Amino acid sequence: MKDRIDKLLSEIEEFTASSKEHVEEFRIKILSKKGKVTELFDDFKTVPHELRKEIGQKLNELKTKAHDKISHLKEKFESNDEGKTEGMDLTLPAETLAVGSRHPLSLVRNQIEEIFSRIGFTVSDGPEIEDDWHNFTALNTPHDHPARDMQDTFYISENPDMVLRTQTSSVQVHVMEGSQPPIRTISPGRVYRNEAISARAHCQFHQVEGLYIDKKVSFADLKQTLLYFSKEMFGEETQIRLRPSFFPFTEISAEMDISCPFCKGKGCNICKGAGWVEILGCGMVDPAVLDNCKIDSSKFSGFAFGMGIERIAMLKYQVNDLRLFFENDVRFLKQFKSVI
Ligand code: 2NL
Repeated sequence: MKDRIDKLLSEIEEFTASSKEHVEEFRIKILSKKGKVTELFDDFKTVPHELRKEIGQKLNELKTKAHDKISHLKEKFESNDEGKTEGMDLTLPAETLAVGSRHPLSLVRNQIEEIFSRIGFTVSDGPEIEDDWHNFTALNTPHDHPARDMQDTFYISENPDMVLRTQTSSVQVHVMEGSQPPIRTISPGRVYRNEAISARAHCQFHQVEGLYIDKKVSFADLKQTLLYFSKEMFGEETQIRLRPSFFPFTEISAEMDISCPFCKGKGCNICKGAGWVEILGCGMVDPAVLDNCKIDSSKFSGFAFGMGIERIAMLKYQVNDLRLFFENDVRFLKQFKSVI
């Protein structure tokens, strides 16, 4: 009996399987009802009393070994199944991950930030929900000004009057209140106007406003700064022209055109034959605005400007309908490839 047990034990230990089926065959041979282990257990009845303890222990050990070996082999072939490469074409290229692209408005905003950073402007942020003071009063916008009309501005609450900011100059009021000149900052961000949505207007859009305050800042500084910006943004050959205008917060005020980036001033569809396209409004900060923000207007002067990011993006990328920027149609968005 002992010899038979030892023989079977080494048979189990030495067994190697070549497949799942081979393991199953082995299991039947060893552990099934008619298997070799079962046969030995049946013969146990014939073992003399004094040997029963020793043989019984050996038999149990044999059974455990057989179970362990078989389940170990089964596991091996099952896990191999997962990595089975049969029927697969391993030479196929991997599926490409759809990597998104930056939104054109972000591209233009980043580029504007980069251009002004190079000449010492910081970038400042502020809340989109503003109080009346920061959005209107500090900026010299009188109570009867049409911009304050319910028709033009979204009022969040009355008394205290809270609005969705209509311009990011509200951010610059915060900057001026919190620091003294020299101040050189731009404030990009989303602004809101109560307007019906069309190809040319939207109730929300994006702006970049710029502010420069120091001793003896002049209109010549304004002009040169904006010429530098225009050349960086639209190309070295770009020219600018300033036309007198009006804003409540600047005195004197101007609107700025650039030579049409498409026909280089000859006249085309984009500039409607004019050779020039308007891109921003600007002017010398009204001394009353400086005083409102606790900056001494007898010591300091400054210039400011504001531009719509959508307008710049439409010109740069020849987009003719504003709504394309907000619809998020991937067929539109994926045309703008850039890393910044
Ligand atoms: C436009 C015109 C402009 C400003 C914005 C400004 C800011 C402060 C003081 C004075 Cl804190 N002015 N900003 C000045 C002139 C024009 O924007 O057409 N924007 C789209």
